[in-house]
Amino acid sequence: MKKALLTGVTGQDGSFLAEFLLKRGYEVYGMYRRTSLEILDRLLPVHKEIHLVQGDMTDATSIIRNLKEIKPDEVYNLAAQSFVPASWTQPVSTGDMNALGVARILESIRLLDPTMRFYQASSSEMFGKAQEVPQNEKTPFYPRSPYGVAKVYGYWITVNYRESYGLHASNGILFNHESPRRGKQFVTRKISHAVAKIKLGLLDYVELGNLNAKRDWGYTGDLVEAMWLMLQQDNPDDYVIATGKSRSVKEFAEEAFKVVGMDLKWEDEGLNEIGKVDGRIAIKVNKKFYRPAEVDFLVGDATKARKVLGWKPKVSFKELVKMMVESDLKLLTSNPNA
Ligand code: NAP
Ligand code: F7E
Repeated sequence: MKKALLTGVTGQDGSFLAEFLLKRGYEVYGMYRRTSLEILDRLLPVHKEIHLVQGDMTDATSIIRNLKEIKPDEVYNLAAQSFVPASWTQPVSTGDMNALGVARILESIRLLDPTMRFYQASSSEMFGKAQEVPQNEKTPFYPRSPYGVAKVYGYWITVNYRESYGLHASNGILFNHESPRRGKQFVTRKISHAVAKIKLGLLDYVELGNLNAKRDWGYTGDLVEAMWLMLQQDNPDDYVIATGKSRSVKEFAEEAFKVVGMDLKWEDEGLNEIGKVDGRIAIKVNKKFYRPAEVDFLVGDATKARKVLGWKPKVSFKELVKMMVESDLKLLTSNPNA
């Protein structure tokens, strides 16, 4: 039986990947950091089937101990400070976790057992102010946040350990991926949750930032398969994983309101736009959600992943939005404070 160690197991991707690997017969170990609340909600479906071990990306000794004791065949590094706005308020700790954390794992693997295979959760945020459209594995990086800058380090240290020491280390350059388990701060889940609340009469309106930002939004359940496929190849490599279609925040909101049978209309109000349903304000723009530097438009070209890994996305944008809104409706119907 193959053993996998996942960092960031309590996060959105960690929970999906843990389920995916269990279904393929893996013994799954999930590393999580100690918090005062110990919230493991996302792991509820599988927490009895996986082994939870404590560790922190900033603490090399905890990484070494886990690798030494578990002896995994595959290591998936999903742990990160993943919320882009927080990287401006905590630039140094974001770099410690998202950049140096990757070096800590790679160096531990090299010293303990260089045959362990390694996956790094790289990000389309590395393309930032995109230098070409669509973005592929050869597109130059131009990160626009301390988060993106730290991920560029994580990407290159992974390439470097592969080239310097022959490690089986791969980067998945994943574009935005969403699900009902997405954190509520991220724009898709913020919208699906707000739309469900508005439908149930629990909220009047939601405040958003830049409505015109465009992202290539995929379904997390589809994208975790690509992570696994990368580690099953004879040779390690780097792959863009994306749907190839980009939508604006506005389009996401329109589609979300459609799911609950509401028609969202935009109106200009001075400098800002507002969104109305049935003549009532449902969306307002608040500049506090704008970022010091924005990533305006991302769309990925996953041709290499399709050709080499045989990977392609299955869930469409419409299906994704429907899944998220319906899940939040169900959640809030059973618990209006959720
Ligand atoms: P997420 O839901 O925010 O999960 C992040 C995970 O990292 C959580 O389990 C978190 O633990 C853990 N973590 C944070 N700091 C840590 C530390 N110092 N030590 C140990 N664990 C720590 O993010 P996600 O959406 O699952 O994303 C997974 C990975 O993919 C991240 O590296 C992210 O940057 C990258 N990525 C995500 C996307 C996307 O669209 N989702 C796209 C490209 C790349 P707590 O529960 O304790 O906070
Ligand atoms: O923002 C705009 C915002 O926070 C998307 C992470 O998983 O994907 C994620 O990063 C866009 C931005 O995700 C609000 O300005 C408007 O342009 O959902 P987000 P993100 O920054 O793209 C990448 C690939 C990662 O790697 C990251 O870890 O939406 N936007 N209004 C808003 N964003 C938020 N959060 N809240 C708003 O009210």
